[in-house]
Amino acid sequence: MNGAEVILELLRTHGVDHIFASPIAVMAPVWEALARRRERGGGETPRYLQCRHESLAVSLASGYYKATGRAQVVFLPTGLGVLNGAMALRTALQERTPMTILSPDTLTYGELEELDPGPEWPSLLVDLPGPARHGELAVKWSREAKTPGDVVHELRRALYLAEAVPRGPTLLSVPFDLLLGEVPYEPCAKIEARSVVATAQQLDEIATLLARARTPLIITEHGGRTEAESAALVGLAEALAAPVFEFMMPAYHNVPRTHPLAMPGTVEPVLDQADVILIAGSNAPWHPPLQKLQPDSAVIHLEEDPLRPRAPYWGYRTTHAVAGDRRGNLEGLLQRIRHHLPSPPAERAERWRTYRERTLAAGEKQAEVASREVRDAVPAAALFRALHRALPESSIIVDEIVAQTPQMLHFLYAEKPVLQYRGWVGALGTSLGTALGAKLGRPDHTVVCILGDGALHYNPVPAAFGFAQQHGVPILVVVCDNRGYVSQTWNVRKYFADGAAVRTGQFFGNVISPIPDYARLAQAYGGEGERVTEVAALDGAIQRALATLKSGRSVLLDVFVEP
Ligand SMILES: Cc1ncc(C[n+]2csc(CCOP(=O)(O)OP(=O)(O)O)c2C)c(N)n1
Ligand SMILES: [Mg+2]
Repeated sequence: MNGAEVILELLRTHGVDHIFASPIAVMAPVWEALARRRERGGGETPRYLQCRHESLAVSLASGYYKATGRAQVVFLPTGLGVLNGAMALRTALQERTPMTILSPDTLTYGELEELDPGPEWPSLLVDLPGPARHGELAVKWSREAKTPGDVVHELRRALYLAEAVPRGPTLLSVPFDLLLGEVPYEPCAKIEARSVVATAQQLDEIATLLARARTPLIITEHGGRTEAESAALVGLAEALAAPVFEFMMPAYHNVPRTHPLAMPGTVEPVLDQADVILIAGSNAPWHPPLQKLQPDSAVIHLEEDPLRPRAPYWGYRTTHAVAGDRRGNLEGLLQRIRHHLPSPPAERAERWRTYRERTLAAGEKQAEVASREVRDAVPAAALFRALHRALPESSIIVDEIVAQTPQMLHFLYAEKPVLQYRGWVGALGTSLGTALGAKLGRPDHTVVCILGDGALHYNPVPAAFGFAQQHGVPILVVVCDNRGYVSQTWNVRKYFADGAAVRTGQFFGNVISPIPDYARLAQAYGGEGERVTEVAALDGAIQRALATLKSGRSVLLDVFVEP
């Protein structure tokens, strides 16, 4: 078998469902192997899905993992493809999303007649660092296969290391020479990345600490990634009668936001009341980092990799680090705490229930006041209420919004257990691919991508709608169109409250003008699009959109919204 055939066979036997690929001509051996496989009628696993942009390919793998827990493979062409996908890879690294990148490259440049990658290589394609080094800064592990004997070993390492804790993207550069040439292969089973957890002794110590706390508090950003982790978090909250606060932009619907111990808003107002804080999966638990805490409070960082080794900063007080698989460690703590505290302190639960109701009422009031000011647009609260009414309980939301986040958290998750995957990590441009990946992973669910008008511009929009059309993956895209980059005025208002920008309304950093007709973007790829500028038109537009989704086509709703 040549290298391409070996790779396909190894991916098949290692449980990979999809190859998300941005093409380059040296992938010819891969395409020939795929065509031969189809000709033989030998099954189509892994499915090869062509992508029209590298960041789309990476985001697809990310969304698919979020929806299924299954790590996938992405082909990114040599250094230039890795650079084009690097921002989405950085996102996967930040959120510990496993995937393996294979980057076709070359070892020779036309010196050998029988092995010429093409005249574009020495001149146009290659860069000094090569894909493995280009990728190094944005992935967890990066390597180049150099000899035929490398291919199987290095690919198995790449697949294993992506899923081993801390999870993350890995990259293997595979030259044309190895794709085309004979590669040794012996069938072999996948090396499973089994969960690694804290010792029983440490879990005993932490459980005792939490059980004895007077005011324990749980903070999370991504701790409820899976159903099991979410159940363990809820279990801990109930066993301790402790509130769960989410990061201001949660990565998942970590605990049902209807739960009496799921607190609305962020943790800062009550942080100084806590004597024991459990940070259960969060890249930055509060802000600013030097917030006042009780002087002798314990702060436990429970994370795959506590204190974030790949981040430039971890200035949060930390007294205990619980490393390893979050699910295993959360479940281990829960079991022990139930033993220590057979009946949770009822008075404590009651106190937090009151806090919750008060905060929700304040949010309601704030939204009502804000809504009264809105002219010629839809108040954000009304948009999320309408979506909440119309969407099935099993819907998946992928979000990439800024100004409307608090209203989204308040109104979109008010009663239904809708799933949520954050579609970005600081870097705009990954939500459409994440949404498409989620839909691919869970085809029976309604998937809604909610993104800002600014965010839309950073996404590979043609490639995303093209993917939806080509592969039959329909999603609903809701653009929160506040006609600009509203968040980019905030620091101007903060630092120059009486300045020229505020006086004249010339903010420079917020401008999208003229306002494009976004609805047509979906239409160009066989979908539907509609603009909504008033509350009265919202329900009808959402109903039409859901009907179009059922027919297998994507929809873009361009909703004029405030803020
Ligand atoms: C790739 C990338 N470039 C620039 C930024 C800086 N940035 C953060 S939010 C934002 C504007 C987003 O606009 P929009 O999605 O309309 O949200 P709004 O500010 O209007 O709420 C920009 C440019 C970023 N986060 N990522
Ligand atoms: Mg905007």
